[in-house]
Amino acid sequence: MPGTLTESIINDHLVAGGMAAGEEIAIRIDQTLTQDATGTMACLQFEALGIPRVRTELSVSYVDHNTLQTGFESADDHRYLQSVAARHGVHFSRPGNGICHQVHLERFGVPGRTLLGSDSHTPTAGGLGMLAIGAGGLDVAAAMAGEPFYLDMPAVIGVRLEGELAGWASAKDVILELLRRLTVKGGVGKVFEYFGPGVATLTVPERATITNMGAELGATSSIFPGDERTREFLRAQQREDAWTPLAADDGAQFAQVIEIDLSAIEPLVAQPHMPDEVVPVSEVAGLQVDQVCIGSCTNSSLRDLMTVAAIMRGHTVHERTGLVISPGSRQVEEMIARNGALADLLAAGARVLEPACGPCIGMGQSPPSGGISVRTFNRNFKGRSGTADAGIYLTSPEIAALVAIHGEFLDPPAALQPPRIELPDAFDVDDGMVISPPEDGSDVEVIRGPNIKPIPLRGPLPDTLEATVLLRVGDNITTDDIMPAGAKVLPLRSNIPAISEFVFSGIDPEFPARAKQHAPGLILGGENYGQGSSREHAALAPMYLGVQAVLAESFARIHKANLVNCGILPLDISAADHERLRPGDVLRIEGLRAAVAADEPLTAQVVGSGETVCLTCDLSERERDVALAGGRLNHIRRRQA
Ligand code: MIC
Ligand code: SF4
Repeated sequence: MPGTLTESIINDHLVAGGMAAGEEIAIRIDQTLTQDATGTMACLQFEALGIPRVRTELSVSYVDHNTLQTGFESADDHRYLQSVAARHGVHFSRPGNGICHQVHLERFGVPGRTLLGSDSHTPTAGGLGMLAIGAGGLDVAAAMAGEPFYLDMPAVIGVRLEGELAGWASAKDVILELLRRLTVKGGVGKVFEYFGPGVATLTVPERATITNMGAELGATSSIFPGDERTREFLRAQQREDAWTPLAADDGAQFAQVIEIDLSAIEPLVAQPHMPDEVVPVSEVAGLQVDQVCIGSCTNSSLRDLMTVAAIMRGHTVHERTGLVISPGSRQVEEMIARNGALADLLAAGARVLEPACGPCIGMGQSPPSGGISVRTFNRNFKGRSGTADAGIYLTSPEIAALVAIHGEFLDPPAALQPPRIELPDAFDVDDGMVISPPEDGSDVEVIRGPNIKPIPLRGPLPDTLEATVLLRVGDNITTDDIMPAGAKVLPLRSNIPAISEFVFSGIDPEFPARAKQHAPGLILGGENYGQGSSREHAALAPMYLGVQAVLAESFARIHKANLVNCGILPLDISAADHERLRPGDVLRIEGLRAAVAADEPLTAQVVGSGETVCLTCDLSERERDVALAGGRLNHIRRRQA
């Protein structure tokens, strides 16, 4: 039967399961990617598995998130990551070499292969025709150890592109348009596969902007075919041999087809505080802006920065606005330095940072109180910038550059066309900042700093649970809400006891103390609970605080897997029961183990009221086993024993 590209890659990598949408399958992972904010945990977990050398075709460890180094913690983590990479056969991309997704696209991604990354924006490599998926650190550690990756077979949605972008419309607007139509939960359980005549009009970096932000739809992944444009990009990166032509078979059946006419796309902007609050830029014209940030794994390619430099050339940043630029990689930074675009940006008054995540994850450059910041990034969750009451707008590099000049949003001038940047025939290729592992790393000493604490483990699931509702939250709670990032908290990623003091700190600063006092505890969530980042800390830290289960109307994919892996039970609750329960209510569930094992609904008694609540545990057989064992590390160890 003719298949989609996604199905054909899955089929080539299938280890277990039937490929019916929604059913659990297991696939072989060819490459892994980790970054420093999730990577120390992933490497500690990999070490705990006791495998001497990674069993993938390629594993790369990047340092890009925790690069502020305001104390010894992050520097110690970098040293640990470098040494553990050398010991176990992992390539190490040094701090300063760039953002994992941008560097992976440039230097390592291979069309038709699978990539699992401990970062939600791993699907960026889908711009090259890879099946690239974000996951929690433990799932990536397991993949490094040669274990397959388990996921629900996604429904493959075809996005048919027609026409060509025109005027001020940019690749960013394509994905903002999808977010406008589908919302931040519209992609859960789906892969977005792009096809049609419009595909050939987009370069690989433009495609990568689109696949990157498929994460904001909640999608499992997003993918473009591997065509002549892919080949050109790989050739320019001196990697043409990695190319293979890839496309859906003629007559492939998509679960649904979404049509996008690129020529009808207009410049868009996502308003505070969600990436799906999308309106045309013209609707916010006149809004004064304090800061413009250009960068992040969404929009920091050579094409993006050259575009911004060309628009800024000869102008000075408006006096009310600051302009901050973080290039996506050292390759991008070096090339704009050599071709003069960097000089144009500096002359315009830009503040240029090192190639790293930087302001995207609140590592510096927080806007002023109540400030308006316009960013080419992918997430504008409340407080993520480091300023609780700032309003973050997400837009394209083209629009961001115009805002930097004018100090406010404006209807892009129709008379003036934005520059169209041609990609070079050859990028400057220099992998000097990637350290390849030695053939035999068994003598390498792994260096651990005092901030690196052992991973806490949970015991097996109890049979009777009496637990207190600690917090009730609404829909679309992000993992940034659960486990905030930023300059103060991120350096504690290797230290669960310390970082757990910040759980829910933006919503309820008393949460950690209350959780410890009332353990075991429950969290009551709405729809799409745990959307956004892949950070396992949003499960590990609540687990450390004694949270036993999360009761939610629905869950985001990666977070749900992380909860199970960490020994927290994700339970589905109806909207009516979510409404009815209150913080402080105590729920008692008997026969929990038997019900989870048999995949039966659970009845919880509300202690003291005589009321009951019906809960379901929607897990695969394998996940139920993991849940009973109290988490995936326990589960793997038990199997190994
Ligand atoms: C993010 O964009 O939120 C992050 C930081 O890259 C996370 C990973 C993390 O929390 O370390 C992600 O997207 O998965
Ligand atoms: Fe880094 Fe931001 Fe991309 Fe996350 S979204 S990987 S923090 S640049």
